[in-house]
Amino acid sequence: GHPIPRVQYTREEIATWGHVYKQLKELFPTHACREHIEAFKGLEKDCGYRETNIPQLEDVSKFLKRKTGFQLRPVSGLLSARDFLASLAFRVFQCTQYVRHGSKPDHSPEPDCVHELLGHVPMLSVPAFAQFSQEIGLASLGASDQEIEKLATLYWFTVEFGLVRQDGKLRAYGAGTLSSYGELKHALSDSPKQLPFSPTVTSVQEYTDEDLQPIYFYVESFEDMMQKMRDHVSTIKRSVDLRYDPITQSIQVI
Ligand code: H2B
Ligand code: FE
Repeated sequence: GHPIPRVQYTREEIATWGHVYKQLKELFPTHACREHIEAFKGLEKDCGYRETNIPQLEDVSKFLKRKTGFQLRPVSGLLSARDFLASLAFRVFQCTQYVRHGSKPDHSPEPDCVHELLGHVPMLSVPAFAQFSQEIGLASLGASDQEIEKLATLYWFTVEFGLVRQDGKLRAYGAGTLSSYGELKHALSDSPKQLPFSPTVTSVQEYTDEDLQPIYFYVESFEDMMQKMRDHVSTIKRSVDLRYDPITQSIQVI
C-alpha cells in the first residue's frame, strides 16, 4: 500500500524514452487501435506523458485505478508466468521502473518502463481490455504448469502482440507491438502472417522473442476476444472453483 517511489531519471534515460516516444507518436494515428489513441490523450493530459518526461509510476497507477481499478506494482525484472498472471487476477500489473540501455534505444530484451508505459498502460485503462486481462489472471489460479504455459502463449498473442480489425483495417492493441516502431510497422505490413484468433489454435502456437514476430492473431473486437477466451477457459479442468469478489478485492473458493 505504500506509494511507488519517484525516480529521478538521468538525461540519457530521458533521451532514450524521448527517442522512442517521438517515433511512435508518428505511427499511432495510423497503426494503433482507437482505444489506445484515446487513452494516450488522457495520459498526456493527466500523467505527464511527453517526449521530455518519463511518467512516474505512482501517478500512472492512480490514473489506472480511477479508470479501471488496475494498479501498478514496481518490480525489478521478469517474473515467472505463474506469478505474473496471478497478480492480474487482482487487477495488479507488475511494472518495471528502469529504462533500457541507451546504446540500443529501439530494443529491450526484457520488459522496461518504456514498453510498460507506452504499450501496456494505455490499454489497461480501457474497461473491456482490463476485464480481459483480469480474466486471464483468474484462469491461471490453481492451473497446472501445462495450462499456465498455454495461458502465457495466449497472453503473448493477445496482450503483447494482438491485432484488432477496426473500420475494415487491422490495428495494433498488443503492448509489444505498440511500444516498438519496427514491430508496429512490420505487424501491419504484408510480411507476417495474420490469422484469426482462436484459443485452441493460438494457445499452442510456437513463438519467438528474439526477432520480429512472423505470426500475429487478430480479433474482430475485444468483446469477441473475451467471449472466445471465456469459452476456452471453461474447458480448463481445475481442482477448485474460484470467484473474484470486487468488494473485498479477494478470491473466494466456491
Ligand atoms: N514479468 C514482468 N516483470 N513483466 C512482464 O510483462 C511479464 C513478466 N510477462 N513475466 C509475463 C512473464 C508474460 O510474458 C507471460 C504471462 O509469460
Ligand atoms: Fe509486456
